[in-house]
Amino acid sequence: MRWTRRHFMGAAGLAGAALATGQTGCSVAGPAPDETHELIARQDSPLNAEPRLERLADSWITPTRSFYIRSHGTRPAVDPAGFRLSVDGMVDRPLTLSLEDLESFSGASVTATLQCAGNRRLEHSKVKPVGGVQWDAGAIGTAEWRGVRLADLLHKAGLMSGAKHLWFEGLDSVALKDRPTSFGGGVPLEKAMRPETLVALEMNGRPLSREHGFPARTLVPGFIGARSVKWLHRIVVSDRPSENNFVAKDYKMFPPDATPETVKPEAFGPIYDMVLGSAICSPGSGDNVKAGKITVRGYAVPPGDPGGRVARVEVSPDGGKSWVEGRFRGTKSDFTWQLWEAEVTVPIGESTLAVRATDGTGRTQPENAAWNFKGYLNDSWHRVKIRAS
Ligand SMILES: Nc1nc2c(c(=O)[nH]1)N[C@H]1C(S)=C(S)[C@@H](COP(=O)(O)O)O[C@H]1N2
Ligand SMILES: [Mo]
Repeated sequence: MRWTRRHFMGAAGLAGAALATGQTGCSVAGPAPDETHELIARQDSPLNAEPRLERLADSWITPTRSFYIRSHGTRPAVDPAGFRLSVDGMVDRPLTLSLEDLESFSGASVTATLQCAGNRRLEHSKVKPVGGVQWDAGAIGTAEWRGVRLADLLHKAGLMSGAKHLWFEGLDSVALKDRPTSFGGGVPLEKAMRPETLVALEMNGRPLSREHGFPARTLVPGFIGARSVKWLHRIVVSDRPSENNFVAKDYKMFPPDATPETVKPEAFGPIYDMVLGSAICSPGSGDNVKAGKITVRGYAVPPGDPGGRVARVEVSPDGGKSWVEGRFRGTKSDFTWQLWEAEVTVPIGESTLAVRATDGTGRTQPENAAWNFKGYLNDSWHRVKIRAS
C-alpha cells in the first residue's frame, strides 16, 4: 500500500464526499478543509494571505494553517470523481488520467519550500512603489508533498524527440486587463525529469485543500512558486516555453529602468530558480524588547539549483555595521529552507536588526536588491526596526 489517501478517507469518514458526487465505490477523498483564520489577508478576493512571521520560524515544516495562499483568479471546486489530468503535445501516447489512475503510479514524497517570487515585495515598494500583492516576508513555507513523479507520467506517455519544455495549465480563470485566461506555468524538460518534481496530491499528509489546488498541482522544488500550478488539469509537452501570460509576460525579471508601458517581455526569459534569501521572523518589526542580549530567529532559503545550500547566516544588531554568526536550528534537506537563531546585543533606544545569508559558492545576499516594477526576487538583507528599553 503506497498511498495514505485511502486510509485517510476511512479514518476521516470522507466516504461522504464520494457519496455526495453519486460515486459510491469511488475511493478518492475530497479536499482537506481550507484553514485560513490564522493568516493575514493581503487581498480578500482572490484570497492572498500570509502568516505572522513569528509563527513561521516555529517549525521546519509549516502547518498548512500557517502556509501562505497566493491565487490570481477563481478558486475552482473540482469534483474528484470527474477529474481528469491530460498529458499531450509531443508525446507518443497522450494520457487522460483520473485520480485513481494517478494513485496507481508509485507514490513519491518530497519535503520542499515553496516561495512566491513576490515575497518581500513590500520592501521593494518602500524603495519605489510597485503594484501587486504587498507581501511581507511570509509568502513562503515548507511542506511535505506527496504525489507522482512527473518523470513517471512522461515515461508512460513517451517523449518525442525535440521535446524541450513542459506547459502546465490550471482550471482557474484569471481576469487580465483585456481578457480572461487560465493560470499556466512551465518548466524546462530537464527540471521536469528530476526526481523532486511532482504532480502533488497531498500536502502535510492530507489531500490538498481547495486553496492549495485540490486535487492536483505541480510541485517544482527550487523554482519560484508560480511554477507549482494549482488545480492542474493539463500538461503539454512542447519544443518551446508556454505562451501562457504567466510564463510569457509575467514572472520575468525586468531591469530597474523598465516600465510597464515600455517593457518588451519577449526580450526576457521566465524566472525559474529561487534566489538565496533570508528573513528575520522574531522579534517583529516595531517590537519592544529588553535592552541587552536578545535572541533573533528566522529562516534562510538556498538558491534553487540542485545542490544549492545556505552555508552561513549572519545577523547585525546595528543595521549592518557589525555582524554575528547565527546557528542553524532543526532539520534541512535539499530544496528546503533552514531555520536559524542568533544572539545579539542591543542598546536602549531604536535599533535596526539585519540578516544576510551566504550560499555554498561563497556568494552573500546584497545590501540592496535590484528594484523592478513587478517587485520580484527581493534578495536584499532583511531589516527589522525594534525598540529596546
Ligand atoms: N492555478 C494556479 N496555480 C498557481 C497560482 C494561481 O494563481 N493559479 N499561483 C501561483 C503562485 S504565484 C504561487 S507563489 C503558488 C502559491 O501556492 P500556495 O497558494 O499553495 O501557497 O501557487 C502558484 N500556482
Ligand atoms: Mo507567486
